[in-house]
Amino acid sequence: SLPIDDIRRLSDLHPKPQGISYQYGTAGFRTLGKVLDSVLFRVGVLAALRSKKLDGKTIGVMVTASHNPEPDNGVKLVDPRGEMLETSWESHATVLANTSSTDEFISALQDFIKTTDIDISKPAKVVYARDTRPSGPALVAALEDGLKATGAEGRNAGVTTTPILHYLVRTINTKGTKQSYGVDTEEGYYTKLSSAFNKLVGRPPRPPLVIDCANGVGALAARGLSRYLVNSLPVQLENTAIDTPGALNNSCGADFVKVNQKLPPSLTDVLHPGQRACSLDGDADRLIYFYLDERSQFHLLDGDKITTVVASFIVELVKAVGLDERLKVGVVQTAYANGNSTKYLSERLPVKCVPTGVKHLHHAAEKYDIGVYFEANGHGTVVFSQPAQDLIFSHQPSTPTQSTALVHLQNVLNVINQTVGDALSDMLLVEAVLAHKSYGGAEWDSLYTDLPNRLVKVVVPDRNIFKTEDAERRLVRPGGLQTKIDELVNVYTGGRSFVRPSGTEDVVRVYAEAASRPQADELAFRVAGLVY
Ligand code: NG1
Ligand code: ZN
Repeated sequence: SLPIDDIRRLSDLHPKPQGISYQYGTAGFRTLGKVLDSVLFRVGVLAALRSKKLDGKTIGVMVTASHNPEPDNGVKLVDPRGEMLETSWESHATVLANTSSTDEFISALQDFIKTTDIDISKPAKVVYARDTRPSGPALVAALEDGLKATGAEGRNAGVTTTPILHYLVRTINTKGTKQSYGVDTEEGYYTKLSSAFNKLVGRPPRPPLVIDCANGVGALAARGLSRYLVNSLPVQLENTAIDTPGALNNSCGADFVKVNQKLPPSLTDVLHPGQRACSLDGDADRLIYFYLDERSQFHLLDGDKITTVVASFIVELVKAVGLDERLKVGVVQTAYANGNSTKYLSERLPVKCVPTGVKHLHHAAEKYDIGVYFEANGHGTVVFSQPAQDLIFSHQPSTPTQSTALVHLQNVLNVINQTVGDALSDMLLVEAVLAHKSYGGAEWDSLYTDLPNRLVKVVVPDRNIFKTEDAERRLVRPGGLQTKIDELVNVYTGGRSFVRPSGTEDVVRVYAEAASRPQADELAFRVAGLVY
């Protein structure tokens, strides 16, 4: 049975603050780092139970608040295949996090163990990591108390990126099996990705790539990876000040570049016209590219541009191998995808639109043989069904051309971190595609022209009154608001706008597109005016 005394003693060290209610949302628990102590303890206990429920398989715990400001922090659980926590457990996590005392917590745990039918005698294994936030070490200590309280075996993966933690979970759980995903160390991750990349892109090295590391953990991982890329992809790491207080995600990083649609000021004197650059976010699971043209004008290459170039390349490879009848490639987007990207892609491939949140994208992508998904903000990956993978590794090509294309496809598969969006893996994938197509930023950018767009946040008294339908493209509540939005949108040529409550922040987001920049801005602000 449960070691109640240990749980009680340790839980008392991590009391829940009064008057705060926590929610396991699309990105796990996420709020100010200083109010997360009790949550981390309880997540430790929950991770152990999740592991027991899954017969001792290793569960992952990542402590990060991604692209959010440095004082924020968060925590999310990773399931054994390296994927996000099963949805039904999100609400259990929320219930446990909100119990107001140790007694309540223990009785909720006992209920939960009974209703979920967890065999407490099973072993529990948890691997955990954190990003570079100053609040991280104390939160990890609270998590470790939760593991200790339940007698779980913990493995501290230290300071690393979210995607590396996902990779570790998958490799640990597939070790020694036919589904082995690689070696379960950071070095194993670098080796796996770089060796696939180096086979795709050999000498001579690519022109150097500037990487904006957001002053976060991506700096460490990019440095680790770069040691294996000296002959294929020289990189210039920028914004690597992981120890400077306040620097994380501050005027740099993928979210800054995407939202502001401009260069991080720190790169003004760094980037040359024509040179490619990319930004990672604070936990290195988002990737945004950009370049300056000859007139030093900034051009954004966001998640939609990544989808386009990656999906087209995979389609071409599959065709060159002669497997286009057997491997169907499809794309998944959200309502935030630029209208022109959707238009371009839909003319060539099946495209599905789903609600915001990686779990929706990931699951929809899994319905294709090869599913490409990226959020416009640069979070995404490619997933291959098991039969597709088996076919790609067992197929017998009948011509030398087919054979070359097949080896490329195998290496594309190996360079991709299928568990979750991964900025560094995605970066290698993009670089490989650009190399194969002999594209620079400008050629890539020219596939389609982004419609001018604007994303704004509106702080409202209660975002929960906003309810959406049609993959979040229309509001059903508050009643009448959608009609007013429609009336406004109709005034703008090529206009599109939608409103939805954020799943990670206490705000409502307003997105607008129109034929010109001033019109997109005006539409966004007028719709925001309706919401406020
Ligand atoms: P919310 O806060 O629900 O809009 C944001 C991003 C999502 C996703 C999650 C998780 C936008 C508009 N929204 O969600 O795409 O990345 O964070 O980090 O970019
Ligand atoms: Zn992130």
